[in-house]
Amino acid sequence: MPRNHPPVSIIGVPTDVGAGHQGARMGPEALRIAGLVGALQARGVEVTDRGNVDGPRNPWLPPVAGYRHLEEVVAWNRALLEASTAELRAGRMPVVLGGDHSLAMGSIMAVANHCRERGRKLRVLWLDAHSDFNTSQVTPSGNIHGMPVACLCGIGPAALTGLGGHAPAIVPQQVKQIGIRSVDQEEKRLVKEHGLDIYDMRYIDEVGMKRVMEQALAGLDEDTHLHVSFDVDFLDPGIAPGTGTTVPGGVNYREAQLVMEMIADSGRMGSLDVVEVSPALDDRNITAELAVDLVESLFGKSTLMRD
Ligand code: B3U
Ligand code: MN
Ligand code: MN
Repeated sequence: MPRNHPPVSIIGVPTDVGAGHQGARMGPEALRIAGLVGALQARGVEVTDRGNVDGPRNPWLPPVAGYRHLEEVVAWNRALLEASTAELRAGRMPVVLGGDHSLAMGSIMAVANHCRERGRKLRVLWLDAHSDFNTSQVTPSGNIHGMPVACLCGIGPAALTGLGGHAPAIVPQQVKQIGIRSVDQEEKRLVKEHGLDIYDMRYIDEVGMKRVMEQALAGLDEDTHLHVSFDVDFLDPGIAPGTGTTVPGGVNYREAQLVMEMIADSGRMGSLDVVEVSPALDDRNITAELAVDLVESLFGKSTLMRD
């Protein structure tokens, strides 16, 4: 059954200034080459590719005071915040192609402002191997793609937490993290302290993905905007090797499809990030192709009799 989706705007964010490996800046092209636009059009979705936002090149410098490339990360996020805000105001759904996961700050701050202005609720589904809740004091790397959830919750430098004009942009209770299997020692303390809802791999193994998704999606209503932030390292490296920080024991193909189908069935997805695709590490673009396959399911493609 084709669902009624608002028109989609694709926004590429070709940067890896927030990462510890270079390569995610080629992600937007890899996703385009894997046929993202055509796949959505085939679903009956009206799609416009807005091209890429612009920002500074990757200077590839060591961290300073616990942050690598803070100024550059701010610049990319400011550009995305602006681009995404314009699409939301025009009644369109931003589909943001990364790029490293630090861009989720600009993406989600745009959505949070949009919801605040319209009195709508916001829920964030964070599909990832990592919690991305580090701070400059506890980060093992200085890489800002390990910090966006903390920054969105108001924990981080003012240059990032205040980027959207309202800090904190969200509260931890709005975030549901799924697929988590790599959390740093001090980061564990922080996520517990702030009460983040984490469905880690052990929990997924014990209760099954169906129940996990029922819990993560519980309580959504017609006033809720669901933002999906999909880091492809959520997936098991055996099926998605093309990303900079693979972690073994990830979500398999069938579980991933179920996640996307259940999000589609909720009918609440209002915005999406697809991040950390790094084609130079990949095997014939299979990670981008799998990501496109999963995005099709997010937009309602299903097997057998359900179409
Ligand atoms: N937690 C580690 C590793 C990491 C987080 N997010 C990614 N990698 N992609 C860190 O560096 O903060
Ligand atoms: Mn991430
Ligand atoms: Mn990750």
